[in-house]
Amino acid sequence: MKSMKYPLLTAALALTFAASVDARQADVNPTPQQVKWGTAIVNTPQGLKINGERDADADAMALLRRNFPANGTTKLVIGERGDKAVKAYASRIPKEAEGYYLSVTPKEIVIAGADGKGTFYGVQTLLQLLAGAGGELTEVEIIDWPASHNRGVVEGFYGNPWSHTDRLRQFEFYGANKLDTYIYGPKDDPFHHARWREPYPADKAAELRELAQAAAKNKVWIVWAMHPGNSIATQADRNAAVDKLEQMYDMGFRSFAIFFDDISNYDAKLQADYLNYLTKNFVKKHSDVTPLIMCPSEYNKLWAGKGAYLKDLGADADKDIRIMWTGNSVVDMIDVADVEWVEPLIARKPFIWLNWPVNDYCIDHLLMGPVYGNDTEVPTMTSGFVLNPMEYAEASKIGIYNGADYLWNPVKYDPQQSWQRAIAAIAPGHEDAFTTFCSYNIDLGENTHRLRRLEESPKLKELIDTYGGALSAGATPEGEKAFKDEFARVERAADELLATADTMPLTSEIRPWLEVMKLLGQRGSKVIDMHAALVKGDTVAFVDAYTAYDDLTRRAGAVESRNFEGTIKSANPVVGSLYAEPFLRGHVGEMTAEYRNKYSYRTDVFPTPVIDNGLYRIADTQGRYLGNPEAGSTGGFPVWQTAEDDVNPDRQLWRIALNPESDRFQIINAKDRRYINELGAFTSNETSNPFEAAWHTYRIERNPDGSDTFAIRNGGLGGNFYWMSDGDRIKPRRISADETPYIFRFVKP
Ligand code: LOG
Repeated sequence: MKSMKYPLLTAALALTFAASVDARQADVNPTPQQVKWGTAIVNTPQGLKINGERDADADAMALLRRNFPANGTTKLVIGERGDKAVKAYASRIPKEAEGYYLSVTPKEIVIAGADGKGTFYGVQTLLQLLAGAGGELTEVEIIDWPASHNRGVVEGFYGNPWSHTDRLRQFEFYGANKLDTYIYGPKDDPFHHARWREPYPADKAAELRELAQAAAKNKVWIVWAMHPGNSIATQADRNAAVDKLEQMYDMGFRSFAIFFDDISNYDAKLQADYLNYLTKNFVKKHSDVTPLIMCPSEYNKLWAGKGAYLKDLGADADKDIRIMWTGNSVVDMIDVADVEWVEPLIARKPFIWLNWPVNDYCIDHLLMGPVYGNDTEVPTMTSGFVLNPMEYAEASKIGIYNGADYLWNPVKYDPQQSWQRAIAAIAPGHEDAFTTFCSYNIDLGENTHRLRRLEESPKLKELIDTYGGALSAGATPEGEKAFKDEFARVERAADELLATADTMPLTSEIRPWLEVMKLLGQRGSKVIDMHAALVKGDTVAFVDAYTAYDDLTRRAGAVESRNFEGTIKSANPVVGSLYAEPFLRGHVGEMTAEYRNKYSYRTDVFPTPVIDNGLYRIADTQGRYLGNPEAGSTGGFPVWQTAEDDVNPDRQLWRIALNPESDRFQIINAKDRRYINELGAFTSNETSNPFEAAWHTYRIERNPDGSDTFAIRNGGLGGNFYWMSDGDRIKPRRISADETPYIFRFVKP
């Protein structure tokens, strides 16, 4: 363990100490193009004897020097194509830009880059190999290069911008994972957007200066973006823009972007004219400023319609300006067709802005799942590709790590395997606990962009599938134990990670989610206790378990993230929303209902639902019944009927039940099981409009005047209109202040 002196190697030892011999064939991210393992074991160098230092890339050398002692006996040859030191290896160096040749043998280490960046990446690979090998590395030869260029991150979300420390840590992470692009554009930095005209105050300017330097050290191309909205037409606007860009130039920035996303009343020709003006009067005035990047106002196909705006922009904007694109919609993974659609319109390859793992539109969820769904060919069809992350910088590293892997080597990219490696790299020493955390934080929940990720909590899902999702779950002692074990595992994982939260940036950042996860494990355990008590008929134990569950649930509901004064967005973290929460809530609802039917001991502790689950006739206040006269057909709508349906009473009966996924009611006809949709109609066909809790469940609200009348209201993605009568139909709509929505009665048959 002599290598304990060097921090990087120390962390690595902890990680792989117990691992098998195969671990010596250490993982590298991104996955290299060609790897050839030998058989000899190479001991961790205790110091280097370097040949080529003078000519080799300075950032690569600095990185090497930061990680190894100055003098030693391990021979290392380093340099770029054309350097004397690596001349003997010239034929092995890949021709692709940013590529490198690396060989590690007991005799020597060779790092030969296709260019300076390649050499830097060669050093990064060496460091990863050594870190993952636990002191004993198998000899290896790697020839590697990226499939695409300009791979990185756009800090482009709404919410609290990353801190300076967040960004410095990100850049090291990008360097290590061979990402080379960072675009600065946090919507809520006033000097980027709302007050773009104003210069940065001195302290912020100093930080940004340092940021530009830190980026360079990590071979990260840093781009500062400005969002001037629609203030682009007048000469004064343009002078102010040039002034601001000049200030940023003085702070060390050499690349710039202009964002026009999320504004209305925009004009493609005016935007192009503005960009061309800035190109002429700023970009080209400097020999070292690169062509602009721009984000269009219609940055996805859904908003672009037939593309007239994009066509104008593509035709008029200087041909070197790169144009960003989020794909088919705002939040969408990118396929070949997306790129092929937009490229001819904008007359250039798009620069992809991938809205993942950004969570500014679903802030209660952390998006910790793998990146998947982007076509293999896409990275080579674009002029750049950046991911928009969460305001939680450390937690975003899972998605960013995956992105780095995908963009470097899309053909070999394996989302699940890359995800598992990401977890090990980001939480070394806590792989199991962090895997549990990530697996319970995958789905986004209902959201405006309708992206879902269903691979959540696979272990719990498997138990639900095995033992049944409803009351039967855990009906056997074996089932109860299986659930208990899983919830205990969740709690332990949370405890393990919480214990690091004072010292580890990642766990300190996600602490509120860890707290909620701990409570989730505890609540789960109580739910199983309730079940066992109900089976035994032990009312005291049941009420105790329920009371404890209820208390834990309240505590989970009170947890907040980023609730400091002046915060831009704060969140109420949710964990396990896809399977765990519905499982718990559904069970508690059903078990307390069953308990209430059977026992009277302390039933006052349970909340009374607006209405109990069951079969009802839905009547209006004039005594009409809602019926389904065309039962069995497709389409159509339920109608108000003045007479009772004595031919087929089921057609006037509705099964109303709390849907555990949404915590709202589903209303399904007893005769043909069709449901009323958010438009007050029946689904036209099961495949085009299948039942989805997000759309097809409803709030039922009791009239506060104490009468037995109710309102029914859309929820989730179905909006929040009230169900109102319109002739013999139901039409959900907004209501005016003098209307009452309490027009329904629920009558037990
Ligand atoms: C914004 C972005 C935001 C993201 C996700 C773009 C180009 N612009 O709808 O700042 O983080 O969606 O909410 C956006 O994506 N607008």
